[in-house]
Amino acid sequence: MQRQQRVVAIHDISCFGRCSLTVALPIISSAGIECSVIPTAVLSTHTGGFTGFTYRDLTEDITPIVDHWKTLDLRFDGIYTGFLGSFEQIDIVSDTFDRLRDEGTLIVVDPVMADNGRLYSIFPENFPTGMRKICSKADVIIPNITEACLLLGEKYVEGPYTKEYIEGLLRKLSAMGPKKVILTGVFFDTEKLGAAAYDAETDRTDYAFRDCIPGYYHGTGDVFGSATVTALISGKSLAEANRIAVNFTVDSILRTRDAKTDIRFGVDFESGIPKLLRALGIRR
Ligand code: PXL
Repeated sequence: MQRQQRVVAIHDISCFGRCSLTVALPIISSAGIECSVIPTAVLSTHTGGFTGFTYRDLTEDITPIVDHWKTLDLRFDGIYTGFLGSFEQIDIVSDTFDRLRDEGTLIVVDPVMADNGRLYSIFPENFPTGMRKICSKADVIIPNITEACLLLGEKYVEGPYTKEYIEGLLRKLSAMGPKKVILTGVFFDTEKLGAAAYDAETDRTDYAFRDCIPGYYHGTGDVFGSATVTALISGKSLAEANRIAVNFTVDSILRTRDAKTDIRFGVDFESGIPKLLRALGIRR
């Protein structure tokens, strides 16, 4: 039997609203992967569309958690990070990569900081510079197009995009360090939306598209990132992981749209877990 895989997810925990750790934990665990966590902050809800949310920064807790773990001789097959609670956490998380990784550890960074051409208002202007630093240490990064432009210091461009533009972004992002890049929010026309997966080792880009669903659904980046990490740690190729994650995310959005759920409450990914496991080749 194969040894059980172990991932550490380093994100905030938004107690309500299905994003970050409340998404990463169930999705990664569902595939039989052990999921440890380092919470970067505790919020009553995420910050997208709610007012009056609580916010407890856990920057000071990260290093002591890792110090303790260093006494336990733990090894991790993956480190997956997304929303960071403060600028100072960037250096701490970068240091955490070095302390927890070994030659077999896959580091996946989702540089959560922006969407629709704008840096999230909670982050300082210099946040992209810090994110660039931890992206350069990653094996795989998963930015959306806004985040890609911020990482590269380029002006945000509205779509539809051309293949040349998208593949240019992918190559430039990969030149920052990560061998593999998945770019989300890619569209060449208004009908189809999806993600592009680039592997610098083969210089190949694979696309996965589904019909575009109008509207903005919260937490979908984390659903996508968590499914990608789950598929990669389960042994799927980058192109397969991208396709699995696009389908899982779009199916979750469709269920949520049909249920007419408040879009701030996140998407119904839970009902899609059996299908995700079948796509991963895990039969129950
Ligand atoms: O989905 C990314 C995310 C994670 N955590 C918090 C957020 C967001 C996006 O807005 O607010 C707290």
